[in-house]
Amino acid sequence: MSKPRLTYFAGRGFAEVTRLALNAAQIEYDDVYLRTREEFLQLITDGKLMFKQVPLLEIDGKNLIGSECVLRYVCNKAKLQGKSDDDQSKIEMLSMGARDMLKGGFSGAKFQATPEKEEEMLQSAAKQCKDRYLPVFEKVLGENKSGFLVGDSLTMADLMFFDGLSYVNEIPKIKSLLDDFPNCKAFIVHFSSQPGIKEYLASPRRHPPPNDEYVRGVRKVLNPPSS
Ligand SMILES: N[C@@H](CCC(=O)N[C@@H](CS)C(=O)NCC(=O)O)C(=O)O
Repeated sequence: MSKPRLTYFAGRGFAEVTRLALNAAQIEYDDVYLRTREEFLQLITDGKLMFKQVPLLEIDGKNLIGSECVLRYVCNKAKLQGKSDDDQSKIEMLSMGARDMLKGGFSGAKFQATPEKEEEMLQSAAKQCKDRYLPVFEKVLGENKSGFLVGDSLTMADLMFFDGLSYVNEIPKIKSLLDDFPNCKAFIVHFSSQPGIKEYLASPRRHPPPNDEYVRGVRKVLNPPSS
């Protein structure tokens, strides 16, 4: 089997949770970073991007797109799903909450047109996170006791939660939000020490939250020059 190839930009975005899954499963893969519009258009010409969007995971002879479909494929393959139907529905619900928490704006804020809009989006995401999402994750972690969200081993829910939570932890302006959620803080430490994940997080393949340079790079690839 050839090594899977994950095509995206040189940043976290929609690809990061799949990178976390591949590393947790200790599946070797290549990161392919899009740097030019031509590279992106070539993928479309080659018929690899069903909806003309990345991330793309080339694996087992397939071109998989749709970040959550890609993630599920890896999690199914690596047995990072529930061991019972009951566990699986918990995993799905928590994953959905984690996805919504992240999509509130932690990664999107940097892409806003002005610094004021960026700040507004970040603060709104932080408020939602504090009021709606973190209290739930805090309680679930307190009840489950294994250090993972569901059952006694790492699952898709942990991957999605860590993806969102690590933005809060790494954006200095909002980090103090975690002070009221000790179980979530402990989760970061526990998750970060898992085999495969520990090495990945310490490697140059783990990117920081988006900065201005990253935003410029993504725009260059996605936005056709105006005529
Ligand atoms: N639902 C898709 C959305 C992916 C997406 O919006 N990707 C952006 C890059 S972050 C893209 O390829 N945009 C190009 C376009 O929409 O034309 C997923 O979850 O993968």
